[in-house]
Amino acid sequence: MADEALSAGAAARRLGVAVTTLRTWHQRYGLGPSEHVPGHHRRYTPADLARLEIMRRLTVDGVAPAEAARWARQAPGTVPPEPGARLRRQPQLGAATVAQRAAAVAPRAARDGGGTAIPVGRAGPVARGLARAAMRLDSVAIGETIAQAIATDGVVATWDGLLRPVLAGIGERHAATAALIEVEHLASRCVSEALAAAARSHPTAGPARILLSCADEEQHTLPLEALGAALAETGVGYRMLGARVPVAALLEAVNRTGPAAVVLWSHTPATADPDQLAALLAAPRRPLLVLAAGPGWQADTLPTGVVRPVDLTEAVSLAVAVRDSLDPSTIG
Ligand code: B12
Repeated sequence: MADEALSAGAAARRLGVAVTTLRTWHQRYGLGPSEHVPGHHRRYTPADLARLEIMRRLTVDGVAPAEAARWARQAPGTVPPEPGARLRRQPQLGAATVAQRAAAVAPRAARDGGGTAIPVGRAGPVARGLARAAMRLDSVAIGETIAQAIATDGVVATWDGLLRPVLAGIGERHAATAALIEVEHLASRCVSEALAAAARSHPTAGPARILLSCADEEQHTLPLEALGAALAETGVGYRMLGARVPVAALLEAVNRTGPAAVVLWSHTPATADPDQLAALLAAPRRPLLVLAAGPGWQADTLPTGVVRPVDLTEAVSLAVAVRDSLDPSTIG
């Protein structure tokens, strides 16, 4: 049992709620961790998590927390409430409908990927927790989950293993239902903020040799923001122009700052005009490397000399190689 027990932070991520919410549920409703290892903080067992999952589902469905907690504490297969719990009344039938209670005790797998849930493919429990937090528009839990993942696994692993599956799932669900625009916008904002915070926590001293820019009219910035945060984490200086950069403005930035590499992001064919790349190659201060990044670009339409990284890892490696070739003192 000890191996399966989780800290408060890990339990919150698993459930997709903020740690502060977990603390409140513990203090007010007695839904706390029951496993006690001498000399350590108490940990959440699978039975504790089962109770908390019921609590989460019922509160999402609009059941008052005190009543949701009563149902959570008495659900089959869960442990009895802690001796110190403040609420000890037996559950009474109130606002929770039979359907709500059934949904609360049904195995989670029955809902994932169906209904209004965001599908995350084979991504793990943290991604499912993040997807649930996104569905609840819970920006605190989203931010905490991403920050924790970046601190533990780094930017590249967090982008590939956590953020991409959830973003793709939001896109998939939106394409199928035309809904979830509010989820997409709020989640995008939270991802952006978390990546910016990660980038800020690694200030780079050397020259900003890499220029990151979206193609003209391109609004999808998150993969480029992930690249920026990953570069900062690796100690590579960069400038970020962000969304919707007209080609004249891009050329102006190139001519004023003389970057060694330019990464031009296009997410959809609508913004992937190869003339933008050709203009970069013809610039008076032509960068050593021009990268056409993103699924918008079509390999067979790219001007000769343009490189097309397939993922974040490759884009980071290319940028690091350019930096190292110009600033060898930074190697190692
Ligand atoms: C968030 C989002 C938005 C946000 C963007 C916010 C922001 N700041 O970035 C907003 C709301 C602004 C938005 C707007 C629109 N969006 Co949008 N959006 C998305 C969503 C959900 C995630 C985008 C993302 O960050 N993807 C990153 C990862 C998840 O993408 P990926 O495919 O796994 O990544 C591939 C490559 O990019 C590569 N890769 C991944 N990361 C990296 C990193 C680097 C550095 C490199 C080199 C490669 C790389 O590996 C992957 C495998 O090929 C996608 C869904 C999706 N599947 O992407 C839709 C999606 C991209 N959007 C779509 C559409 C249609 C739009 C709009 C036109 C909607 C509209 N009607 O207004 C506008 C476009 C406006 C414009 N001109 O740019 C479509 C595009 C369809 C298409 N192929 O043309 C998608 C696919 C949704 C869908 N299924 O329909 N969107």
